[in-house]
Amino acid sequence: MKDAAKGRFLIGTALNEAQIRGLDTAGVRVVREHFNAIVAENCMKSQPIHPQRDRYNFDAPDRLVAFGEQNGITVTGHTLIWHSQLPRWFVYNDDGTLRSAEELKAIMKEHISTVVGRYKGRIKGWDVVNEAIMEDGSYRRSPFYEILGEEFIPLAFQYAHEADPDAELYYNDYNMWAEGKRNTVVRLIGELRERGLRIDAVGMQSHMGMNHPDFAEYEKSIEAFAAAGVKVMVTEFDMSALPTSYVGADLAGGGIDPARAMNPYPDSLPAEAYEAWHKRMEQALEIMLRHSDDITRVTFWGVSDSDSWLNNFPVRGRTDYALTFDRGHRAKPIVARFIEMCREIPADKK
Ligand code: 9MR
Repeated sequence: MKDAAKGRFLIGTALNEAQIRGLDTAGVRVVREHFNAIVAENCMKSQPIHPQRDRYNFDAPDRLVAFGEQNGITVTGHTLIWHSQLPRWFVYNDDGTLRSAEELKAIMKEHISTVVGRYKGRIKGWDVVNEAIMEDGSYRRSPFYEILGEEFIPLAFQYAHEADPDAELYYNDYNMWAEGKRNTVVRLIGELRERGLRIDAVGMQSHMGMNHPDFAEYEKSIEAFAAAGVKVMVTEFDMSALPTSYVGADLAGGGIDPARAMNPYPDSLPAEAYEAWHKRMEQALEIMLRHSDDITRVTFWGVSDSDSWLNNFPVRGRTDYALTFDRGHRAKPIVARFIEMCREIPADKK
């Protein structure tokens, strides 16, 4: 995939602990063959990397960065400021009250300069802030927001830039096709730029499913971010093949087993369901290829189907089929199709 996409965008994947430690040898083989960008699925988030105020865990992140360098693979950092996988001490005092603005600023600065500084010159770019804006365009009421208001975002970008002036800096979020979120992100880009702060790209996570997003809205967001003057990255691409919800009343009346309704293909994906998934993947990839003047990286959120977080979301213990390599690490037909599409589809020239 990476060779087919050369000159268009990087093809990335997220590495889990077993891949970072080289234990998943089949997975690592697929990474080397098909991908030229990697990101940590978990180990660089604030909870795992900075569990206590005076303790950092750099073992897995160090290995990830070294693996990238040894294999000529671009490394992205994920993520500096995020309300989830955030250790309590970061934003709360020992007595459970929120930290003061001054204290949170000092903690953010120390965290960002330590983590970004450690990999200075070795990580191409950072997801500086993750998931701070809601679909309706309002700011998420996270502890960062409660304490610092909107100001926590420019501060995070400033600290990251000070720590590695050459690193690219990204704002990353999900459901970026939602109009309200799109508009606020466009405004945010403008505000950062007005203050002379660096922002290189917007990351559209792109967790998709059989009924979402509406591709026309998705494409509008790519265009809006590009028009706002930044690059676009598809940062966490996957396509769930399973239903996202079921109607409780129908289940009660119809005697349907809810576990079965949410996990309809525990053994294998029927051909028909694969065809429908393949078609939606083709549509999504077609849009990305057509916009490859603006899109600089397309990263899948995991290597093979068995690695995907979607096996545990929105309910635990499902069998999903969201990625391009199956549970036996075999490339699905969408991989060959993508390689063909790279030849067939010209980028829209601006
Ligand atoms: O894939 C990640 C999973 O292993 C973690 O348990 C989860 C914790 O919140 O985070 C998952 O990755 C998320 C990413 O960091 C940010 N966007 C949404 C991703 C899927 O939840």
